[in-house]
Amino acid sequence: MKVYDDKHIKNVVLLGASKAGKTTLSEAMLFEAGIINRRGTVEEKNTVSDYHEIEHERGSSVYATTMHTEWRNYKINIIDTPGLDDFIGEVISSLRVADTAVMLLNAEHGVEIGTELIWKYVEEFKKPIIFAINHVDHNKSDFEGTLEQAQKRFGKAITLMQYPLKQGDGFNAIIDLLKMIMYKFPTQGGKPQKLPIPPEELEKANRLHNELVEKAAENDDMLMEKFFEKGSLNEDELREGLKLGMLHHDVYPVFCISAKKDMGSGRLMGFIDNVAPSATDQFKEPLTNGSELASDPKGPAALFIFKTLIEPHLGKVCFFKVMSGEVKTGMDFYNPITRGSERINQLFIMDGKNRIPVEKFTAGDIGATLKLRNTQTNQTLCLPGKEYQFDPIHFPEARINTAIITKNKSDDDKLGAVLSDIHQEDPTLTVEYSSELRQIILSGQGELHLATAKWRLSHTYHLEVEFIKPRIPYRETIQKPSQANYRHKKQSGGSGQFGEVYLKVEPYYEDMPEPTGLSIRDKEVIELSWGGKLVFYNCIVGGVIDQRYLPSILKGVMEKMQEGPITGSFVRDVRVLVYDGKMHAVDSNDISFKIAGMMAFKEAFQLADPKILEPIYEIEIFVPEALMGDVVIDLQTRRSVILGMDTKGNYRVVRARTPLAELDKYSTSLRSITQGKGSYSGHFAEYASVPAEIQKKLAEEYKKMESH
Ligand SMILES: Nc1nc2c(ncn2[C@@H]2O[C@H](COP(=O)(O)OP(=O)(O)O)[C@@H](O)[C@H]2O)c(=O)[nH]1
Ligand SMILES: [Mg+2]
Repeated sequence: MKVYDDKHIKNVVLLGASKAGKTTLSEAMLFEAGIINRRGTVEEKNTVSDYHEIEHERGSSVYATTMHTEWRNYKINIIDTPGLDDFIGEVISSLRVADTAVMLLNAEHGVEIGTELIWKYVEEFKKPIIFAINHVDHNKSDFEGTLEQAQKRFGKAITLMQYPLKQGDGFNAIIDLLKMIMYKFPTQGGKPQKLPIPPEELEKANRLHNELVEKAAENDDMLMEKFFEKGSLNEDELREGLKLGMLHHDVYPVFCISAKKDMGSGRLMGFIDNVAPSATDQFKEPLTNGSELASDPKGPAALFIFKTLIEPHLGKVCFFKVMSGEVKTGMDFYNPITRGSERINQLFIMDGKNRIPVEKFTAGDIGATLKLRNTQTNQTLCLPGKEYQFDPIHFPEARINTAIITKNKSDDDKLGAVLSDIHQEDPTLTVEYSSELRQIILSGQGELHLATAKWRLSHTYHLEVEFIKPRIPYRETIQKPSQANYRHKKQSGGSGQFGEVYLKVEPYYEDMPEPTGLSIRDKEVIELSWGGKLVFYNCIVGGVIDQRYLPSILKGVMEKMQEGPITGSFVRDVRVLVYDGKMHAVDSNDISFKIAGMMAFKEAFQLADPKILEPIYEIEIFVPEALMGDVVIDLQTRRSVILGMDTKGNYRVVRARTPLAELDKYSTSLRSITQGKGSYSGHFAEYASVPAEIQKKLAEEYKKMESH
C-alpha cells in the first residue's frame, strides 16, 4: 500500500436520499481505481459497502461504511451512508470526520425529503459540498429540473460544472465546463474519450463556462483582479477559486453522473483530488478546553473515534480520524475521559468488511483499530501528558419509543448487556428502565430504526424480543379546593396506633396568593421530579398535632402523589394545608400519621374534581404540497391542534400539537399516507387535560387493574 502524505488524502462522505445511488457510486469509485476488479450491484447483494446481512435483506444501506480508493496519486477515503432518516446518526458521525460531502440527487426525483433532512446537518457542520446529479441515464431523468430545484433550494452557491449531452437511455456523454471538453463513454462505462465540445453545444458551453469562471473568481480578490485583466482564468486559478468558495460554502459544484453505468465517477474523483479541500485545508479543530488544533502531520498525535462497530467474529472495531500527528502500530495513547491508556496494536484500512493492515496513518487520514479496551465513540486518544478532547458529535434526541420485553424471561439479564453494546455502536438508540412506566424503553429515530435493532437482537445475539406499546406517562391534578379528614386507629394487643389529620387541598398555580383564614406555621415548596409542584403548609394551632409528626404526614401525601388516586400516575400542582387533627399520648407514632395523611389526601383529592393530564407533543411534519390535505385530515383524527403551515424548499411544513397517546406508530401511518414522502419529528411540549370520555375510560381501566 502506497503511503500518501496529508495533502494527498481526501475524505468524502456520500450523502443523499435513499436510493439516490450512493452505494452504487462508491462501488464505481472503487472499481474505476482498480481497488476491486468486479463491480457489484445492490441488487446482487455483492457491493463492498452494503456487506451486512441486514443490508442484503433490506436491499439498502443501514450502516455508514468506510472504504478507500486511489485515484491519480491521491487516496480518497469514502464513507457511504444510509439515506433514511432512521439512520441519521450514521450520517452525522460520518459528516463529523469528512472534509467534503458529496450529495447525490436523483435526476428522476430532484430534491427529495431525504435531501432536506440531511441538508440540515450539512449546514450545521458547514462542510464543503459537491452535488452529483445521478440517474441521468434513467428514462425519466430531468437534469435541468433537478438543477433548478437545487438552485431554488440551496441558493446561488450552486455552480454547474457539467451537463449531460443527452439524458435517458442514450446518455453517454458529459460536457465539462471547467476543462471545456466532452467526455464520451463506452457502452459499459468506465474510461471516457476526451473529445472537443460539439459545435452545436459551444454557445451554451461557453456561456456556462463564463458563469463558472466568474463564480470561481468571486472568492478571492487576487483572482478577481486577474479575471478583470485577462477576461478569464486558467485551470489552476479556477481550481483555487473553487476550493476557496467550497471552504466558505459560497460554491457548491454540481456534477453529472450515472453511477449504475459507471459514467462520470472518474471525473468526480479527479475533482476531489485537485479541488476538494483536504483535512489540512480545513479550519483548525476546536478542543473542549477552548484551544484548537490544526491537522498537521508534525503536530502531537491525536485520534478522534467517530464510530464503533461490534462485529461477531472480530469484536470491537473503532474507526478514527487522525486529527494531528501520526499513529503507528505499537504506540501508546491516553484517553482523557477514562484517564486510561490504550495501546494501538493493529491498524487497518477498512473497505467494507475487508481489512488491509497498515503500519501507520498520518494527519487527516481515516483508519480503524481493534481491541481498544475502554475507548468509545466520541472520545479522543492523545499522547500521555496531553489533555486533548475534540468537540464530540452531538447526536439528535430519540424521536420514538417502544417498550421491549424478552420472549423468554430467562433472557432478561442478557438483554441489558446486549442493548448497551448496541447503544455503543449507535448512540442514537438508547435504552432505559422507566420506574414510572415499569417498562424497559428503547428509543430511536423511527420505527425502521427500532425494527433494525430488533432484527439485530434476533440475528446477531439470538435474543428474541417483543415490542409492546409503552405506557403513557399521565399525570393527575385537581381543579377545585376540597377537604377531608382521616383517623387512623388500631388497637391490637400491646401498643396501638393513632393519628388523625384534617387537611385541605387546592389546585396550585404559579404566583398564587398565600392562603387566608388559617395561621401558617410553616411552608415547604417541593419541586417534583416528574414536573410540577407540591406546596405543603403546616397550619396546626394549639399543638393538636405535635410538630414532629408533620414530616410523616408529608411522607404519606408524597406517597399518594406517586400513585395518584385515579390512574396510579404521578400527581402534580397541588397545595396541601394541614390545619387540624388529633394525637394520642401513647399510641401516636410516625406510621399512624403517615397513613392518616395519605388517606386524608386521597379522599380530599377525589372530592376536588380530579383530572388526568396527558403529555402533548409539538410535532413538525414535512410533506409535499399535494399531500398536505391528507396529512392534516389524519392529524385531526388524532386530537391535534394545527399550529401553522410554512414552506421549506419544495416542501410544506405542518406544525401541530398532538397528544403522545395518538402518536403511536405515527411514522408508519405517515409513510403510508404520503407514499414515503413525508417525515416528522416532535418533542414534548406540555401536559394538558384529557377529554372527559378518555378520563372515564382510563379511570375504569385502572380500577379494573387494581381489583385484580
Ligand atoms: N438507472 C440508474 N439506476 C441507478 C443509478 N445509480 C443507482 N441506481 C439504482 O438505484 C437503486 C439504489 O441504488 P443505491 O446505490 O442502493 O442507492 P443508495 O440508497 O443511495 O445507496 C439501485 O437499484 C441501483 O441499481 C443510476 O445512475 N442510474
Ligand atoms: Mg446505500
